[in-house]
Amino acid sequence: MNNPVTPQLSPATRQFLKGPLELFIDGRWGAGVAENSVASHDPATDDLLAHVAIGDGADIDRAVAAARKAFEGPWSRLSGFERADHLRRLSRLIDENAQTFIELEVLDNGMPLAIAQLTVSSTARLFEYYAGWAERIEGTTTTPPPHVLAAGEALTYTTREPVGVVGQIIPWNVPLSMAGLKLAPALAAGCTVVLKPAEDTPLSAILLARLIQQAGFPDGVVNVVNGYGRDAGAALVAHKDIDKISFTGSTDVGRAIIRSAADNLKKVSLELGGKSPVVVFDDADLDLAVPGVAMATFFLQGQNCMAGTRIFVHERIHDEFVARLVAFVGAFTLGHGLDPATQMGPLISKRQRERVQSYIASGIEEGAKLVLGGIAPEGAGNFLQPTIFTETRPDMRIVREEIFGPVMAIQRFSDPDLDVVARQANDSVFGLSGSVWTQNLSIAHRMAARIRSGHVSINCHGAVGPNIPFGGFKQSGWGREFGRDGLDLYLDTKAVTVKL
Ligand code: TXE
Repeated sequence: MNNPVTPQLSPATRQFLKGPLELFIDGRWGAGVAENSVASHDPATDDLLAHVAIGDGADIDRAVAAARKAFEGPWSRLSGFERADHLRRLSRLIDENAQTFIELEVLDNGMPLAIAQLTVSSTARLFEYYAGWAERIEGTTTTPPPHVLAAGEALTYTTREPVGVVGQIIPWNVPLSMAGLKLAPALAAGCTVVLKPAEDTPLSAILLARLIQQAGFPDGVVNVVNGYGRDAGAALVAHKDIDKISFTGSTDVGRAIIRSAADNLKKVSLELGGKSPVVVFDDADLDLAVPGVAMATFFLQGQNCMAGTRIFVHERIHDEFVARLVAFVGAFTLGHGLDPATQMGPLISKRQRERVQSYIASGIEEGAKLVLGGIAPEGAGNFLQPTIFTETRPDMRIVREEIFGPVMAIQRFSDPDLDVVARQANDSVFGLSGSVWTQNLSIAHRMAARIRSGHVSINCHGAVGPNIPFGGFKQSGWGREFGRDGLDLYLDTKAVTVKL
């Protein structure tokens, strides 16, 4: 079932991997103060890709100082139009280096080629999109009430100002997209940044930093410090001169960040875990719903915060739906992401695969029916077959906890009362995404209104884009990324009152 392939890499990617792959602080490249490095491996072959310099608290201190200097200096003197020019130049450079980014994303993360192509082009578009916002940051005007200042004799106007120096911590599941999603709005707003990529996927952020330099961003506006969460990440979150932290990752680390950021009351935005419901009504178009629900769970090997993993299927269509789903998913080709035939790549690490396998074991122990997969194929790489459970119950761990792997848990529903169905769908501490599958418009919208999630799709799943706000209800996070909401995370409002 594995599709072994010897990756054919472009000369630019081969050259990149030869290194040196270093920290980017204040416009300069170098090793960390402690001169440590981490080995990056191809999760499909276990082959060593490169050694990458990693930093710790001392490097974070240098990076924050550089970002502060750039914030108070050259970057804050630029207009929104000039910041937009920088963002557009960066967008063009991403397009020009697309092939290298695609290969690095596949090698470092394991994602299939088509997903890597999509993430690279959408990251270029995202920088363009936020270039537009940089040109449109505006305040308002009003007059103070007469009991404060005499009518007609005073004026208040507001300005939107960057929140300052921002620490951004990103995960490994879509590394370049995550870097873009954090950097583009922050830079459009006029903030400066210290970015800490995930230790499992350090590569694409280094190439991005090279292009940021090439695009002419002043030194210190963007600093990239690869490193472990417990060292570089924790130091960034605790740093007294950081004004805001933006984090995407696990809910537990999100909680720790809130506690640590409380010290100097940093602003915090968080995009955390999910366990999103997918509700398939008995009138759903199964030609659409079967592949759509399959991808809701198995996109990116299930290592996707939006993944729809709790599937509620109306009992009238349950058996037919499951049979078609098992046939569809059972035909997936697992393999190296650089092979265009691959539909599912490996998981990010052995540790992540073991974690997912322990959930599969718990599902079997707790009495769920394993109808597909569950097995890790022999040989190199962190592959795991796509796995489907039916006859699951709301109290099972595979239904309650975020697995972040290719595991789907199906339940039946029969009650015609939408409030009852919604209660089942909302029975989770998370509220990130969700989808409703039906041809009945009224049911679709009434159900979408009842699902307690930041994003609900109808007859599709997880359709996000640069202009569509994305983020969580409940324990899935604080704040919204993408769109104007994403820009607002990096802006503060100042009111100026003038007595005329
Ligand atoms: O996440 P972590 P991990 C969930 C998913 C997954 C689980 C564990 O369920 O199985 O988390 O994955 C940095 N202070 N998600 O261990 O640890 C870390 O270096 C500051 C959901 O990879 O949260 C990395 O850069 N930073 C998710 C980033 O946090 C710290 C995406 C994410 O790592 C830190 C990823 C600390 N104390 C995992 N500890 C999503 N919402 O998309 C770690 N980090």
